[in-house]
Amino acid sequence: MSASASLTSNTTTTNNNSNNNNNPIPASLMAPIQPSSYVGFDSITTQIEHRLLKKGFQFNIMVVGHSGLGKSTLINTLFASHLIDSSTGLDITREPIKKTTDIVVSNHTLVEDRVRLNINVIDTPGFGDQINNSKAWEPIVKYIKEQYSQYLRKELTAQREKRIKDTRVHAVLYFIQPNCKGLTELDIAALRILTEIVNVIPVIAKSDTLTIEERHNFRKIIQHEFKSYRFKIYPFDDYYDDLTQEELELNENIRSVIPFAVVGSEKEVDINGKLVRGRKTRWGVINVEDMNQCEFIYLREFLIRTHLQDLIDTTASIHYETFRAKQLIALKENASVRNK
Ligand SMILES: Nc1nc2c(ncn2[C@@H]2O[C@H](COP(=O)(O)OP(=O)(O)OP(=O)(O)O)[C@@H](O)[C@H]2O)c(=O)[nH]1
Ligand SMILES: [Mg+2]
Repeated sequence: MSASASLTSNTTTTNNNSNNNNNPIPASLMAPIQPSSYVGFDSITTQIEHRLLKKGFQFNIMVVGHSGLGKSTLINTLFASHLIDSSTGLDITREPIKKTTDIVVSNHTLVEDRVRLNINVIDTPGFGDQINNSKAWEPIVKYIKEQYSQYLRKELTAQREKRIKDTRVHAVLYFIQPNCKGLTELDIAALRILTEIVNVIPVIAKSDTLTIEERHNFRKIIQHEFKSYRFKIYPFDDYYDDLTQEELELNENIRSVIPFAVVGSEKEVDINGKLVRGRKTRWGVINVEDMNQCEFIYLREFLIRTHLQDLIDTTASIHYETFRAKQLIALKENASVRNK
């Protein structure tokens, strides 16, 4: 925008309504106002950018699924050597991966160029380790709802904090077993509830165990199941009415590769003299970051580059909003019952 930037005045519209058309406003007043000198609001995007950069981004990501599917490994692979545990100062990618037995939250800060990204990684125990697994997802759902509840409580206090610490889960990476058959009963039960309360991004775990053809067919089976169970898998564009053609196409492309077929590795291997994240087997080496071998790179681009802000926004405007409305209605109903 230049010095000749135009302002559409609100006052003009209000006057028009109260005028009852008896006294029509001259056309000259209806035209956009042309500032006679430079006002400077073209810098608004820079101001927003500065504020965002100063504040940094808070992104909370959780991994969920059957046990031993590589959830902890993939989280380490995703943020590669950047993950230094802020509390202990240890590079968690150098630590051996253990079985996850509790919900563990670790905080990390990624700094790239001028952008600071605070990441909370929420690792969860795999399904299938308890004697009765039918409700294995319950502690996970409880954790997600507790974060909404804490946020709501802080929002409702008389003197609320200027910036409420956001611990709400912005994305759940849901790990599907590479069994070539389809979702398990437990997956269906867990996804039914999770997709209602949080952004779910499904991935096919350990996809190095599938041939290209198996991977392709398995993806089709899973996509079909999502449709038939009517799971609301992220990204959903029916909520927005202002998406551009380009954004709609991007989402469509992403939906066609979901669930992403991923491979994780906690080790670096030497490929042609270069150290890369990979898995070495007797048959060869899998380079996790090679797009021809798995879709790990697509997943990382999607999470960190193209959809990070949207994941944060949709959590606030769709999932948290639904929770908030339900809680407030329940509170109101309880109060009216008590007053009767
Ligand atoms: N083939 C293959 N093995 C993998 C992959 N990712 C992880 N693994 C291996 O699978 C085993 C389990 O990995 P974890 O990351 O502990 O799995 P998890 O899902 O966190 O397990 P729980 O915490 O017990 O639920 C480890 O031996 C990993 O090296 C992968 O993409 N392909
Ligand atoms: Mg684990």
